[in-house]
Amino acid sequence: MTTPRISAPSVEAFSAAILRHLKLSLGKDPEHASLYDWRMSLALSLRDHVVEPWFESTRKTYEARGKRVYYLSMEFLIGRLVEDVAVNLGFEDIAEEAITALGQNYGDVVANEPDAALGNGGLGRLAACFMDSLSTLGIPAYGYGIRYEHGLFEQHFEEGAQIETAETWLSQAHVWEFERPEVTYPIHFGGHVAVEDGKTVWHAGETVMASAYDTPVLGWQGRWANTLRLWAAKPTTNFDLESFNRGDYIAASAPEALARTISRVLYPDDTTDVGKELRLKQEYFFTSASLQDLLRRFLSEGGALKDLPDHVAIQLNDTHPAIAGPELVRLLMDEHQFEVAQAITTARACLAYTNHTLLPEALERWPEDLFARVLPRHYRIIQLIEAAHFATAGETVRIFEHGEVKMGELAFVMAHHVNGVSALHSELVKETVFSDLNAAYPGRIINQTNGITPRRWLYTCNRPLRGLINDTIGTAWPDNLDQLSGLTAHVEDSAFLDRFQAAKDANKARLADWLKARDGVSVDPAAMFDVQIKRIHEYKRQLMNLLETVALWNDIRANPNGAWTPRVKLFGGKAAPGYVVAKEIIHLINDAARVINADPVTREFLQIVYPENYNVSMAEMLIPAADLSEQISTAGKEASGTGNMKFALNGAPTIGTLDGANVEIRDCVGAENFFLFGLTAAEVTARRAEPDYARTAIAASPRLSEVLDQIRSGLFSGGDRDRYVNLVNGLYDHDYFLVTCDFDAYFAAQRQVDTAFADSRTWTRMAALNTARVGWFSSDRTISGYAKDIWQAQSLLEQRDA
Ligand code: 26Q
Repeated sequence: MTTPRISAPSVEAFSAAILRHLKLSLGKDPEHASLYDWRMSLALSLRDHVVEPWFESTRKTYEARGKRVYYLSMEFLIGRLVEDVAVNLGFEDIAEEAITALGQNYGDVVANEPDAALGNGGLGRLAACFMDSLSTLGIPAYGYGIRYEHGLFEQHFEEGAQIETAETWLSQAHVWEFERPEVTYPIHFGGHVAVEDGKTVWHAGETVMASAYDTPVLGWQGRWANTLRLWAAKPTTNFDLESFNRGDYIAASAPEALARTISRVLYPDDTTDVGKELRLKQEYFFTSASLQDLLRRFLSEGGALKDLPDHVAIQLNDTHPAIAGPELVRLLMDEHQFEVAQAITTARACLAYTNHTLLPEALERWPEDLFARVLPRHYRIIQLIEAAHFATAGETVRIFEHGEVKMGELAFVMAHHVNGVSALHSELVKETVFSDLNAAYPGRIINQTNGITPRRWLYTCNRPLRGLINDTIGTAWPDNLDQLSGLTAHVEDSAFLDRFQAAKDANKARLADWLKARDGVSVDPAAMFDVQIKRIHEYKRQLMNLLETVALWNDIRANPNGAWTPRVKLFGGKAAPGYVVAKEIIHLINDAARVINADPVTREFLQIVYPENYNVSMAEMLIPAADLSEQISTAGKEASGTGNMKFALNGAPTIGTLDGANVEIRDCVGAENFFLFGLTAAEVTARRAEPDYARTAIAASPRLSEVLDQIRSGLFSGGDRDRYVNLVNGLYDHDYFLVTCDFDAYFAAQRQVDTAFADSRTWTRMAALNTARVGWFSSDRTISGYAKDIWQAQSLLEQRDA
């Protein structure tokens, strides 16, 4: 048994603490307190218990003088923290009892917290899971990112179309962070480079300050806490009094205006929005601040810079912080008198790069002229880096090409390891985008299959299943997830399966209540909950799911007395505001929902539900309630996926393609517990080479043809034949993601799902085997892999109890 490190207060003492914060921190008495006041008081009372373990971890980190991990990421998609901290402290019951004793509803208090949505999707959520695991494993680490004033936009539907409004999480105090006004660094942009006394000098055009805000990240059972340090941009001088006195009021506030825009808003695209100057400035802003910070820490502890790689492991979460290579070289050369070659070698020995995508449009590139204008010194340093790369590897792969700076190539050349995020993806990285670089630097590319934190994605979000697992295999599994395999022995035990199904039913009932209360939507908890939640993207093929739904509707209408398996098709997800096709898909799903849900003939069998504003908290509600997990991307396009792991862990079998981590999930759960369909990555490539593959596939599928004709006819758009003409024509003319080619196989696989679901005992067994067999996808396993293969970093926890 692992013993909790934190001594828990009594419920009475904790209630008293909440009341003390209510009075002294919020200035309220209980009679006048709002839900917000109670939530803040609860959060502050929990926070009081985080500070000691945080200090202790920091002290041990300094004493050990070992390797520290620096995780650089433009995005940290955190979600809520109150429950997370309560759970990790082991205070969950105490917190709930105290709040209840004070006359409040614990669920409502917890739900009052806004999501910290400083990320778009998979990459940002992965960073948050990694921070959780780094703390749970006791690996000294800092997360570095940007403290966006506005996180990911809020999504609304107007007449079924997506509308975006600004997200404003910081309009309320964020209790989990500590401002560090004394920790600031200047960040320079623009200007010119000159050689003075044989030394290269960068005369910057403008400067902003990066100012630190620290959030403790508490691990499981409070045994360790690392720091997430987010940077906010501040003006160097608040106000230019000289200009003001001259009467130039606009010029007087110019420095302030530039600074405030840099950390104002998260870019809402999850593929590259090419060439936006502000985006480049954001990237350099947080990367430079982070490197200055870690160098200052290293030097203040008496380190010699030549030994930097023995103490510092810097992980680049995609190319967004790829400027770290040239920036570290710049700091070593310009501020610490390193020779070029030595600076490049030292920097590379510190840096590693994770690739998250093969989509060509998502590989970052900057126009050279823009780059040279914003970062003139780095432009020259990248020329030096490219020359050094040519000298070792030849000139097959360039960093500068077609008037652009290619950040993937830069990150690769400046990293000692490059990793993909699933077995299939890492192989494709070697074979496609980086094949020449792989040949030039053999062994540099490795795989680290993604993972998820079981503390948030099972223990906290799925209390009914948690209880069953605790009763069945004990309580040591949350930080040793392989132990879930112990459930396998129980899948023939009908009492166990009854409880497994009861847990699922409880989660479905909870979701039904939530949908009713929030959106006034009624769903039948006895129906199959078939869920696809993720960013809206053509390659993720929400459109194929919708087309299958319409085809099923047609079949039910043709045979209303058939033995149909009732289904609720749940969709969730946002489209980038500028992504026209993705927004058309959202509109079509909502339009089809309106028509299909109103059909009295099919109503008892089929319903479409698309709750607006999908976020981390909504995922925590939907995933435990899902019966079926939709992972249907075009093979070769989804680097890994992590939602796929969350569903399987919570007992929802997958219908999916051989893409990303689906492949490894299927290997773990067994082919008989996974609904596979569709072309493989190799077949996709071959099919695209065939002329008219889409028209051929449509012509061969009467079902698909009918559905496309219905959409085109205006059936779902109130007679408007224009609304979906682009979407439908797109499938005929350039179905790049092969929706048409996989449609029939997908439809057939769904009918297998229908049959399997109708046999409820067998289905529950399949669901339980999914939970039992996916322990490997814990992010603790992933982080242990990075620590061993990339960082050479050690845990500072005393040997954990067996
Ligand atoms: C880049 C430049 C300019 C503007 C935006 C961007 C940008 C922002 C976010 C590009 C990409 C992203 C996010 C990518 C992402 O989330 N990728 C996902 O990463 C997951 C974690 O590895 C994988 O599981 C998913 O398969 C992958 O799609």
